Amino acid sequence: SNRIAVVPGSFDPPTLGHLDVIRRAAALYDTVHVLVVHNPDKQAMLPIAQRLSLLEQSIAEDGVVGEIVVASWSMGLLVDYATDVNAGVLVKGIRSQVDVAYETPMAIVNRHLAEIETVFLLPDPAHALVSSSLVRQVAGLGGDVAPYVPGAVARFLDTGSRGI
Ligand code: COD
Repeated sequence: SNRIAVVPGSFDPPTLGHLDVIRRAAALYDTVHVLVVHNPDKQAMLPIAQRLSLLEQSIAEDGVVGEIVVASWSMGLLVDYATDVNAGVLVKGIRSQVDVAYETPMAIVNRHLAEIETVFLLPDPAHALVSSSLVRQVAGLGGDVAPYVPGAVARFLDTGSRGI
């Protein structure tokens, strides 16, 4: 079951950093579930359905090779989804020590809960400073987010900001 991985996130919106992690996970595992998880700690910009659509378009346009499933989860523990789809691994992207500190306790709890391992992947340093919150801020102030997000996301945010 370790050939099936889940890449969870808020993906609000998907960024080039997310895509980098998805691409690396797809190269390591037979099946990758990209899972949009509702994070109650964060004020959302995009509805879940919009994030799913942007992820699907971004993954298709990027030409990620492998079996990718895009899904959402708001029914409880992340590990319950992983167990349901027979995944043995959660994949998280690590930008800095801040991410390590945030992810480590969750990884230990998830292992206790369901014997699911967490694998940390390092992104291309070119994307290491990109975050969804940065993109939300730049987009909200009318700036160009194209350097930080997949084309599908840039087109969507650009169109949205002009009110079309
Ligand atoms: N480079 C590399 N990795 C990146 C980048 C980047 N530029 N940007 C983001 N990432 C990584 C993040 O570190 C994270 O691993 C992933 O991509 C998703 O990022 P976000 O910002 O979209 O998502 P988050 O940080 O809001 O995470 C939401 C989760 C749902 C994944 C998280 O809250 C979680 O695991 N919750 C568990 C819920 C649960 O079951 N709790 C009980 C036991 S812990």
